[in-house]
Amino acid sequence: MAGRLIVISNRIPTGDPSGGLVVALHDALLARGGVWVGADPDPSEEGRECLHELGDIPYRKRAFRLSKTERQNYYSGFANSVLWPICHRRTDLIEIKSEYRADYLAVNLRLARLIAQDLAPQDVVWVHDYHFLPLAMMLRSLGVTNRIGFFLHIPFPNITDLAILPRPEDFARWLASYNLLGLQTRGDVARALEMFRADPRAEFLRDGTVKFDEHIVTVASFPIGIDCDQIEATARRADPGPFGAANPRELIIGADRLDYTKGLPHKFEAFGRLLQGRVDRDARPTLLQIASPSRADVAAYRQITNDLQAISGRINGQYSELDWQPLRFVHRSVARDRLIGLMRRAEVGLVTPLADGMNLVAKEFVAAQAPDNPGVLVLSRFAGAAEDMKGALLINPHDLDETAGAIDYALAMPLDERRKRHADCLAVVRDSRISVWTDRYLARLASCVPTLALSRHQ
Ligand code: ADQ
Repeated sequence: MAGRLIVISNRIPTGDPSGGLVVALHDALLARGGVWVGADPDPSEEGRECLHELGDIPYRKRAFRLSKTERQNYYSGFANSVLWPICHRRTDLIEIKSEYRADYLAVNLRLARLIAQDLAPQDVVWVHDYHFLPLAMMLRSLGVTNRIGFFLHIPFPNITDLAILPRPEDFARWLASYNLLGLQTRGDVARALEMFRADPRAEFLRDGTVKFDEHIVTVASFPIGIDCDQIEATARRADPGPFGAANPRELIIGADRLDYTKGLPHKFEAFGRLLQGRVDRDARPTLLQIASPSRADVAAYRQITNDLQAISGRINGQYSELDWQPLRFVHRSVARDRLIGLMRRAEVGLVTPLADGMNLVAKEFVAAQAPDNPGVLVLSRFAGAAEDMKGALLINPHDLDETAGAIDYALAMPLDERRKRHADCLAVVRDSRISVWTDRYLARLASCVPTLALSRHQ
């Protein structure tokens, strides 16, 4: 009989589950029973030691409290001002402070102690993302031998960028304490293996696993996906949107968290380039960029917001007509059904990250299209999704002319080619659907060498 599933993630859903990953983890927890542990969104003054219960039917949800200082140092600091920029190749934005690292380790150790107290021998632990890299090492130091898996949702860093971390040698040791290191793409796996290869403490075993000190870790890719059936169904019944009489003829849609990794200035500038090169003055493409606010307590995020307002103002000032505003920059979240409806309505989905673990918007756009008359996905080759989505028009977002050319090509693409490209992309989206992703990951974790059986494996 399989043990419970213990999921650790930064966010913990408080209401009904919505969104692909949350629903998938919810389903896995429903199937096996277990506990979902995440950070309480409200910081408390004193950073209480307890995990407090959010509910226990049909599985338990437990939130750990962070003090304001911990939230600043652990979350905004080490997680989002050190690890996030390192993994996204933005080493220019890294802010190193000793208190960031100290609180990152302290929060993880506190969490490890709280989790260890509650673990039964057969329980399986699944840790999500860069907020908790050292958690397995800390659990091991407390004597935990349960299977512990990790999934990194963002890109695995380059080995040269890793050297910028304070105590970079810790990174490999943290990851090697897991039984399974799950990554988004084959490219991520190659970078992780390169890191282990360069480390004298690591040894490659015949089956491709890595032995590191007394631990054995399996490294593999599990490209994350979406709940495509649900999105296809939502798209079929969706209201196309709020445009009324101003319904654009050629709609290009972007939807991203407002993050410097998403290449939004590049997207706006490339769209400006398209407008500049327009031969047919009657063509009136509209870029609707919906950007949900994110991490406003980190300076780099406030800066990018200001930059985008300035660029969109300039482009609109230059190209607007009395009855046409080419760029609509909407800085807020929109309801899921509405977003899916807008995606279905759009002729082009424009996804331009400079680095991205996977990028679910690209997959959602594909799933939202009407197969008999689909829109075209223009996708950065630096999104994890580009590794398999060869039916998209792949671009280098740094090359504004290339992106502008791809949008132009997409807007004029004949129906046959649109259908063919969409069918190719949809097959990839369906193959990586989120329920399959969860099952594949957990099955692989169950088959990993257990921590206690190390000597038999050698
Ligand atoms: P994110 O960086 O958040 O995720 P992404 O994968 O694109 O990026 O997911 C964003 C989600 O938010 C999508 O479901 C999208 O529909 C939704 N969304 C975006 N803008 C929105 C808006 N304005 N209003 C409403 N909803 C909006 C991280 C990694 C990714 C990785 C995922 C999952 O950075 O690379 O794909 O985790 O592993």
